[in-house]
Amino acid sequence: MRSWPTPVLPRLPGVGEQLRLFDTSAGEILATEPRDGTARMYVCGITPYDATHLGHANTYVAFDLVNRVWRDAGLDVHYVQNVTDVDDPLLERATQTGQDWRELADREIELFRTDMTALRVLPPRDYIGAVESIPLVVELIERLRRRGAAYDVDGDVYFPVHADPAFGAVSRLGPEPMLELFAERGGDPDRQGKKHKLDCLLWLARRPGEPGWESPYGPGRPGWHIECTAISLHHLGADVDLLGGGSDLAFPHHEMGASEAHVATGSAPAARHYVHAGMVALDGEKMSKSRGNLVFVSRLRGQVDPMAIRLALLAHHYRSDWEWFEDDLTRAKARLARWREATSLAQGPAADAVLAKVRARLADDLDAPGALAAIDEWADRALERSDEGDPAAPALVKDIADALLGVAL
Ligand code: 5CA
Ligand code: ZN
Repeated sequence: MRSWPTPVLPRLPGVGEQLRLFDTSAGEILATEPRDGTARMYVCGITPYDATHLGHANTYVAFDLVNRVWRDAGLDVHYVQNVTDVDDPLLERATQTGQDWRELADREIELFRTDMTALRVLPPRDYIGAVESIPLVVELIERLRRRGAAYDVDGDVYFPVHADPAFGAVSRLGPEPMLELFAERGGDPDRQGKKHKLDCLLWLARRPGEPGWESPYGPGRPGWHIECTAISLHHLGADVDLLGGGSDLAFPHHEMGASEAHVATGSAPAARHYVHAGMVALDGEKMSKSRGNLVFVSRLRGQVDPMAIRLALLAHHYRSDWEWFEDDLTRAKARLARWREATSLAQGPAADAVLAKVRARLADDLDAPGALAAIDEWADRALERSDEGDPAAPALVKDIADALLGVAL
């Protein structure tokens, strides 16, 4: 699937620090240690049945910082993202609104590309749809079957999660919360014929009126988790450096995917780091397409500079859950105006320390608010004493904001 255009990245003097990130499965901050000069990152993409909201944008901007910090540290980044372009919510929405599901998906994917481009999110090298990956999914289910880790329930195919002795290692949840979240997030704990309530779907036989693709188990479509497992294994190999998404994906999605990968490849872990961004809420509840409490990036873009939207997101630490208020945007617009004013001066205070500070803050589990504060402080000083300083400083600060924070001034 076509990705979106890459913005030009300014080169900064020197080299950035090694990135440390909070790892969900370890429960602590760990250093990332990509091998052979290449960092491999898989981030779960959208299910394209509605426009990109600020929650999605927050998650993709968080992993965009990872991408930027790694590049600044001299690494090549192989970034892969999927699009869940066939799944229950997409088909349901298409039926409700009388649209063709493919047209709905194509339209929302295109809008997502435009939103990501406006927010200056670096594109994945491989942007991969679920539908185009069906042969990979079938191949992976076959591998699981050969290992005795797939069984039939009335024509559908299930994965016995306990085929993986490490099941539970990603989210570290106990059986009760697992069951609750599984039911809440697309699972079917009470389906008759399953061997264990948590076993997850690998292949869903075609239902009347729904699309289906040929497979050794008859026509049908992939289960959700196996889609991401197949795409990440094929495009990045086992043992990727980072597997990420919003915190609502830690269980069941990433847990199930990790177990499928462990059993299929015989090697663990599936990813060296599991990283999750916090949830953005509106009106007291998580922003979600199914609840409809949404602020769309495409709507805001029509009202304000997208760089103010990006700054509003960066003002929150990526791991915190937070609620969106109109004020977030007001503050971000003021900050953007101040930074633009300061970087358009003929000189400013020396900016080497700003570069070091921004690098240090971001390398420390992506402390974007700390990085913004470093630039705020420089801008305040530049505007106070606008008649003296280093003539190269404003341009350097502009490059720092652009290369490391993705904010074009
Ligand atoms: N297609 C699947 C992943 S394979 C999916 O979860 N799609 S999604 O459209 O529902 O979400 C896309 C990404 O946005 C996921 O990483 C999800 O965790 C994240 N996300 C969804 N809602 C929010 C929210 N309110 N705040 C922050 N991130 C969110
Ligand atoms: Zn996924």
